[in-house]
Amino acid sequence: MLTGTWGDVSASAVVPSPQPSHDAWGDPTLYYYAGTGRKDTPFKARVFVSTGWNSYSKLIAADNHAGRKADLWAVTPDGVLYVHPGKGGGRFGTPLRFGGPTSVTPPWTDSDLFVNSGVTPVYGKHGIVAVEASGTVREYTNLTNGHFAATRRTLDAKVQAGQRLISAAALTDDNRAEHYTWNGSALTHLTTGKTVKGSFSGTDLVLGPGDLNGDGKGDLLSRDAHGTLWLRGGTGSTTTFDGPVEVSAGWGAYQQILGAGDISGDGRADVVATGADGRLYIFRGTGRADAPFAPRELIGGGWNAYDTLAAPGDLNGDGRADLVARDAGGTLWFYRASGYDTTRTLDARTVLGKGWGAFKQLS
Ligand SMILES: [Ca+2]
Ligand SMILES: [Ca+2]
Ligand SMILES: [Ca+2]
Repeated sequence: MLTGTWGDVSASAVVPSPQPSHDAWGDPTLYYYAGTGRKDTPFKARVFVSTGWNSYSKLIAADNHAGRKADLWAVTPDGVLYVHPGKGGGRFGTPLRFGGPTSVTPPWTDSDLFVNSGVTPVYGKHGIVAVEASGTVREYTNLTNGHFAATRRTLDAKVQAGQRLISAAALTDDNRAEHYTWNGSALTHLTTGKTVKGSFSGTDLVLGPGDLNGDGKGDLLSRDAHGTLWLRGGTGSTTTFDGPVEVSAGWGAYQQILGAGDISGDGRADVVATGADGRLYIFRGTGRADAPFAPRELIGGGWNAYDTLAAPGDLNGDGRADLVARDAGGTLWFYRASGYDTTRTLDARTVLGKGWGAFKQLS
């Protein structure tokens, strides 16, 4: 699956065909769409580039040399980066290889790729953090190839009794997740120990699913005891947020609300929520501060079979944020975001791992 946001390709675009070509391997075809600069008809007729582009899991355009021709940067699922030098008009030179499994440089599988606003295949969250009974926090980095890194990291700070771990995606320029402890009244950054400014009085839930009001900075959501959801706009800092601004009422019906980036595939961060009856809904982000979510859509039922859901960001490198769920037996299940809507939002589950039952929280 190719993904990419063609932010600035000299106002042009290069996209894979939605249909496979006719060759024996079913390779997708890449087409070049020259920009016109007009809002009503932004692109000229497409120009054939070549076939065979389905070997890449990530693909972006970047203008990084003097000729002002956009290059294509592409990463294979096993982490080899190829740069296809642009020659203009949708033509590309022989690709240059950088790094990968057989090279001295590390694979690119855990890289965000790369440049330009909006080009964020992994929106700010790169794995999950798991809290042990002792309060020790383990971080499992996702490799964007469908798996977590073999080695987990232990964070310096612990989650104390009476605290919950809260994760927030992409609050600062480094586009990583920040982790906080929540004691029911204050949100404290896990590693710096700094407390988030502003009142959280009467708040029963906090989450940070990414940028919801379209300014490119990750935001927080909080729910009060009456079930009203509030948006606290990010400022690029881990401790200072604007607002709160009311989103809407009626969120008290949900047991879990979570998200870490764009689930639906339109580039805007979304959230999902579980009802007490086990139904899971997606609230698609709109990017608008005055109405940050579209009306909910039902994804499916039976989610109360799980004791924990978590948002790992994009776990398999297709540009859409995925979900994981833990059952009573300690098995962690992977739900890939499909790019389709409603009951097809998530693909059928697959086993991600076993032995996750000992953690008291996944975030
Ligand atoms: Ca924002
Ligand atoms: Ca979305
Ligand atoms: Ca994904």
